[in-house]
Amino acid sequence: MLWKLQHGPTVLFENVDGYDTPVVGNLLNTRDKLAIALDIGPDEVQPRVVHALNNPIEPTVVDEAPWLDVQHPGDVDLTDILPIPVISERDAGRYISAGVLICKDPETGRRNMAICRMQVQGPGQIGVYLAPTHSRGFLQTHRARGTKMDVAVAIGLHPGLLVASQLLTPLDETHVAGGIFQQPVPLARARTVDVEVPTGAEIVLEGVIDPAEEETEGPFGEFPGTYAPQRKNPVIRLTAVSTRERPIFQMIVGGRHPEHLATGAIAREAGLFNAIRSVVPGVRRVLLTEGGTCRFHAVVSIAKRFPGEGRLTIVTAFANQDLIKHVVVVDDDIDLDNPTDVEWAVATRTRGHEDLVVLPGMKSNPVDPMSVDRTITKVGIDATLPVDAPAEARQRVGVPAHVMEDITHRWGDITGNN
Ligand SMILES: Cc1cc2nc3c(=O)[nH]c(=O)nc-3n(C[C@H](O)[C@H](O)[C@H](O)COP(=O)(O)O)c2cc1C
Ligand SMILES: [Mn+2]
Repeated sequence: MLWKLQHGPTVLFENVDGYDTPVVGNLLNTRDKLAIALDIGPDEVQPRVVHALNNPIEPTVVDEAPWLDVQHPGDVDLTDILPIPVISERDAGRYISAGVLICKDPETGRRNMAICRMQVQGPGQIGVYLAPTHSRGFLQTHRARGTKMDVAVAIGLHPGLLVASQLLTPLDETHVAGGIFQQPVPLARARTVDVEVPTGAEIVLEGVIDPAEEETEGPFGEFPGTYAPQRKNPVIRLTAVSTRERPIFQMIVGGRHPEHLATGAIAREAGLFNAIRSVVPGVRRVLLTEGGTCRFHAVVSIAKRFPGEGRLTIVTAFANQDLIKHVVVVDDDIDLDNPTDVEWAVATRTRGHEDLVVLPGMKSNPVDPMSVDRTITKVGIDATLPVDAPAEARQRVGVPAHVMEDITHRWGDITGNN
């Protein structure tokens, strides 16, 4: 049903066969739903997340949280108490898909949040995929030190926290979440591990990852719209499971479903905007398109002030996110939400031998199905006009504005539809 609804309404499934716990999905399958959750306008979402990145607010740690109300042992069979679904056709089993993994850098104590797919492998055992970013880096430090990593998994968090977890930032994402909410996020200490978890969570799993232990995990339907293959991946050994009195289990449909795409896109767009703005002050907007799975393709509009800013935007985007492989840069008179307008800019404002940037051998992310030896060729199209282009080059063909206004005003009379 969530697949069929795509960008449609959020659904609370209250009658899940065999379970008392309801399931919620499509909470964040459009960018606008974050605006609703934060009580701001849709156009304020990107500026708010950019502002939060530059103005993080430290969380508070409190003693009480509703998720501490019902306590189970770590070896409880999760499939007995939680309606954890099999999501896509070829998935290896039941997957927790909206769980935020929280852990700390053993060197600095810095906290980190990341949504990770988690396969239920048996009572007390969960397989987890960690892309080569922060959490994986922390685990490597533990390996070098011969220690194990404490982790907590929070399920059922506010969409603002899910978005913060997606930021590619060296900051503690709970601080950036504070910036998104414009108030500190309250955290409570986990029962059995040295990790703090937002008090708003519905369900919290606690456990330990031994860097020396790996188990077969996958396949799993991933955001490129293809299955991540079966591989050896880390294992969480659970030490405690806690829930609210009547928790709700959140899921995010995997694959190219809009919720998987939008949840990652909001943060990535804001981070990319921030990076580009530091070198191209005239950047207007950044969009990661759905056709590009909200990861691989970026379109950026800029008010170009100097020659070369289009190309600078392209290489900045490549450098900002390993997944970004195709970038189109347009002038600020182009509507990014209208793919025909973007294509028109490519059609009428580029000369291939001058406006293409082709960079082979760039570091890629292993989830890119075309990545070879973890590298990929990145291609950018600079579809901006030259800074010194004549004014006519920007003028769109059309009738004078007053004529259009007059016709619009009299449209009912002209067509007989009033
Ligand atoms: C629905 C969803 C599922 C995701 N699954 C994974 C995953 O299994 N493993 C992973 O490393 N990242 C996954 N991600 C992406 C990370 O959560 C994201 O890149 C995050 O910023 C990584 O955080 P870190 O750089 O702080 O480690 C997923 C994102 C979403 C929205
Ligand atoms: Mn991080």
